[in-house]
This record gives sequence, C-alpha cells and structure tokens, in this order.
Amino acid sequence: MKPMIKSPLQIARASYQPKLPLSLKGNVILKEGTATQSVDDQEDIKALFPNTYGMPLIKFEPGDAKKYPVKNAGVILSGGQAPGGHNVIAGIFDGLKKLNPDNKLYGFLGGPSGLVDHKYIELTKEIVDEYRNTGGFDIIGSGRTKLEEEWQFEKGAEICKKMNINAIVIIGGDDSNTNACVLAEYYKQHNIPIQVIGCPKTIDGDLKNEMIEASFGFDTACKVYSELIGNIQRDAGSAKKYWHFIRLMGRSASHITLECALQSQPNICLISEEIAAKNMTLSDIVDDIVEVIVHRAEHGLNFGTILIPEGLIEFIPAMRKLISELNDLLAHNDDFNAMQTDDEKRQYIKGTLSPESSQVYRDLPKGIARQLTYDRDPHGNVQVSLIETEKLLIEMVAKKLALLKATGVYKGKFATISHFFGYEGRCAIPSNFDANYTYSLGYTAAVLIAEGKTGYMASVRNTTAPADEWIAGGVPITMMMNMERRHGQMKPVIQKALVKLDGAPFQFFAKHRQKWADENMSYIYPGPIQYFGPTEVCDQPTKTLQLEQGL
Ligand code: FBP
Repeated sequence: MKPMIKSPLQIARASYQPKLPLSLKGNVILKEGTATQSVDDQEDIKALFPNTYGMPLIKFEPGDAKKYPVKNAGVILSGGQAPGGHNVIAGIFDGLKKLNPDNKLYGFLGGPSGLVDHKYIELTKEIVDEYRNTGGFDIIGSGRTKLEEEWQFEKGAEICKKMNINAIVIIGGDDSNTNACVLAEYYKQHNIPIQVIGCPKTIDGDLKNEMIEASFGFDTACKVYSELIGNIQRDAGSAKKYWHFIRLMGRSASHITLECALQSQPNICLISEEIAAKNMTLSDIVDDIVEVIVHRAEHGLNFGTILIPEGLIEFIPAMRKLISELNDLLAHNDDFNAMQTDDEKRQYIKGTLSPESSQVYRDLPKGIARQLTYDRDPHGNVQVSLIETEKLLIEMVAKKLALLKATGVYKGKFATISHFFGYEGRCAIPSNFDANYTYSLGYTAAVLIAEGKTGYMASVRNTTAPADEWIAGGVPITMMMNMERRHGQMKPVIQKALVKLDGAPFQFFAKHRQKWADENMSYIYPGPIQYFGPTEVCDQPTKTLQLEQGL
C-alpha cells in the first residue's frame, strides 16, 4: 500500500489514541435488561420481526477474562459521509483483535452493493492504521444502494459463507439501519448463521432516541459549519453592508441548522419543524425576515445572517402540496417532456395544477419554478435538496423590501450574499468527541459480535460526561421502529427524529432569538475545531446534546 502524503495535523492526529468507556478498557461482561417494545405499532412490528422483536437492552460492565471463539466480520459504510466513519472501523478492528487475535475484518467496497456484488478487501492493521482519526469514507467507500430485497440478502449470505464471515456491521442512517434490522431478521428466520449489527451514522442528527444520544458526525459537521458562520458574521459586522443567507445541509430535519444557531447566534434562523407546526406560508416566512431587516435598518444595521435548513421547502404546507401535485403531474409525463419551450411547460403546469397550487407556483420566482419542474430524480420526483432556497428567499425578500421602500417604510440598503454549507463538513477530521464516540461505537460492535448478538445497534450513552463514564451496550433495532407510509405502502421503519419544539435546544433558541435579531452584534465566533489543548476547548459536545441532557 502506497503511504499517503500527510499534513502536519494528520501526522499528529494519527497517533491520537481515542478514549474508550471504562467498561471497554478491560474485560467485558454483558448485563441484559428486560424485554423491550417498539416505539409504536407494537403488534405490527412484532408480527414482522418474530425472531428479533422484544430482545433486551444490553449494557457492558467491567468483568472477568473470557475466551471467545474466532469470529470474522464484514463492515459496510452506507449513505452520505460523516466524520468518524474510519474510527468506527478502527474500533471494530481493535475490538475484534483484542477479543481473539485470529479474528479478521473485511470491508465491503462502495457501500451495500459491495456485499451484493462480492466486492471486498481484508482490512489489515497496515490499512486501518493509515485511516485512524481521519475524516472521509475512502477506506472502503460508501454508496446508497438499498439492501431490501431477498435476492440481495442471499447474495450477501453467499459471500459470507465463502469468506467465513460471521457478522456484518452496517454503518448508516435510519434507512440503512432499518434494512440492517430486516437483514438480521431474515438471516435468523432462515437459520443463516450471520449476525447483523447497526451503527448510528449521519451528520443530519436525525437518528437519535432515548437510547441513541446522537448519530456520529453531527458534532464535527456542526462545528465546521459554525466556524464558517462565525467567520461570516465577523465579516458582516466589520463590513456592515451584506445580509448573508446561509443554507445548511441536513435533509428533512433542522438539527444542524438549530445547532449552528446555538453555536453562532445568527440574526435569523428558520426551523422547518416550527414552520410546519405554525402552518406558515412562504410569504409569512418572507414577512418575518423582512420585519427583522427593516427593524435593523432603522438602527443603521444593514447587515446580518440568516440560517436556512435544507429541508425547509417540504415543511411549508402549501409548498408540500405543490411538490406532491408536481410529482403526480410530471412523473413520466411524455406530453410534458415533448414540449419544446419553457413557456409552453409553464403554461401547461399553471393550467393543470389545482387552483391553490397554481397560485403558489405563479408566485414563485421563475428560476425556482423552473428548478421545481426540471431537476427531477430517476423516479420523476422533484429533487427538493437541489432547490436553492437561500436564493428563493433573497429574491422574495428583495421584492417585498422594494415595495416597502416605495412607501417610505424602509430606508435601508439590502445587498446579499448566498451560501450553501454541506460538503465542507461531511469529511472533516473528526472532532475529539466524534473520534472517541465512533471508536467506542466500533469497539462496542465488536463485543456484540463476539457475544453472538444480532439485530442490535451499537450504543454509547452518557456522552456529556468524561469518556470513562460513557455507557456502552446494544439496543434492539426493533425498539426504534414504527410503521410509516413509504411510496404508498405501510412499512416498518426506524422513527426519524425531527426537532422537538418542546425540547430544550429549540426552547433555548426561541427564548433568545429576538435579542439575536435586534442587537448590533450578539454573534458568537466558535473558531476552528481544536484537537489539542484544554478540555473545555477541545472536548465539548454539541450544545444540542448539552441542553438535551439538562446541562
Ligand atoms: P445521510 O447521512 O442520511 O446519507 O445524509 C447526509 C447528507 O449529507 C444530507 O444532509 C444531504 O441531504 C445528503 O446527504 C446529500 O447526499 P448526496 O451528496 O449523496 O446528494
């Protein structure tokens, strides 16, 4: 293997030894709790998962030395990159080797398709050492193939049998872990001796619940975005001439946007879940933004920052209706596809939508309306994440301000800059929190494998305390499931965690946002992630986690 050329930080970071909970430092004993239940729809989930439903929670504690038989494992990285993925793999590797030095770890290449297509490598110490404490998923690559068909499960079983692989670890978000649960159930039901363990990954922060405090990568990604927002705020407050509209990744949930607001204190922050709860229209949102801009202008403050969650559009009820109608209308519509000009297409859409949606469509800036009709996924659906909401809002706010200027209500200047942050943080060098958390999750997965468990997600809790006091163990994946409608059918899925409006992080934000909107500069400048130095600078978990845990 050709050694990589490394930066000084990479070299220093390579020798960082991630921290483990006390229970994982020596020999481990498993403490099992009582039988569990799914979060909702218990009867349906129980019927669909007869072999993996109701298993107990597992907690690790320090125990006596124990001999484990040889177990080989295969690992899969699934979905979008998240800082810490390499450390999960390092944790699994070190854990397996400690439990039995003859254990082997394989990596399936390019995501779940690697299992199905039998593309894999053996992860040796030499390979793993190259990737310790680094960002990215490049050690084996990731992919978005969904593991949900029986023929895929059988292909997976085939390669595991051939390579003598006893367990598969799936590192992914809610959908990938749902599929991990289905796979575990399938193998158990068919007496195929392959265990399946899940691991909670996603920068979006929407895979969390009572037993899973955070998905890994959220901490690092939010810290990177917050640094950038802080820098922009310092610039805004220095130049005093721009309003910065900043859209942040996060898919549907607004956790990233909320966390960045808690870390940087912008003038305005939109939270999709609140907008849906208040049944707000696009024009209500624009009015709220305009009010802050006008008020600041009255005090000579013609600058500011606005944070916008990626999924905003889908949470505005009228827009959601429009998108759903467009999906029905345009998916595989040959007549529409045959139309030659934009104008012809626009007229067709306006004339065919329901009167309410047609009005919403007419009110949209032309560029955005065009995006809604042209950028479609392979199923013909609108690709909501590609819609440049920050530009949409700039255009609509500018229009409104121009009207107010004409009537003399607004006398300020409105110059704007738009940003979209997502890829800047997904592969960042993991923060100490994520480096330790992911390594512990990987190590936990190794112990669950050695102990013969399947259908569990690795869990590490009490993470606002020092790592020594973290509680490692396993949570039955069925415990996180409920039934939801997907593509017209009721399916068992892990319940997605959206921002809770009665939760402490949102409540803190709601209490302070007026002050952040009005004051000249109540900004916070978090600065770059620090890897070496005092613990209060280097080891802080997210504000979301701190507030959720009452700190
Ligand atoms: P997952 O972790 O759920 O895969 O998503 C992370 C994410 O970064 C989302 O925030 C974003 O919407 C999406 O991936 C973008 O993915 P891609 O780069 O594949 O389009």
